[in-house]
Amino acid sequence: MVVGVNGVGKTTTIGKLSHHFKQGGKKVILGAADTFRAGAIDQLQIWADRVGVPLVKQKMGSDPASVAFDTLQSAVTQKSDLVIIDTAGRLAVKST
Ligand SMILES: Nc1nc2c(ncn2[C@@H]2O[C@H](COP(=O)(O)OP(=O)(O)O)[C@@H](O)[C@H]2O)c(=O)[nH]1
Ligand SMILES: [Mg+2]
Repeated sequence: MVVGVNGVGKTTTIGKLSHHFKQGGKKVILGAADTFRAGAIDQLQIWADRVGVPLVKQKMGSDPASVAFDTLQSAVTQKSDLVIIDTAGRLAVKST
């Protein structure tokens, strides 16, 4: 699971890590658990397409824990070697 402050490079690094591990013969699966920021899921989808690895995603605004759970279930079913989960780097607890 990749965590860090907003804009620190989590999603980009996931793209790089996916490429690295895929080149090394590992079966990688990604989970789009940044369901908070606009465009975050599409951004990760672009990386998944570039690298050629599957991505598990739900709608924007959905429960990130549920995305992580789905991703792990898919990983078990598909016998993946590595699961990388993108996160929003913040709690979606806006009260305004
Ligand atoms: N120069 C540089 N920019 C980077 C690097 N990694 C990410 N970025 C840029 O930093 C910005 C935020 O990256 P992103 O992966 O979306 O961060 P996230 O919010 O943590 O997921 C984007 O404009 C990226 O292109 C890096 O290693 N070097
Ligand atoms: Mg991101």
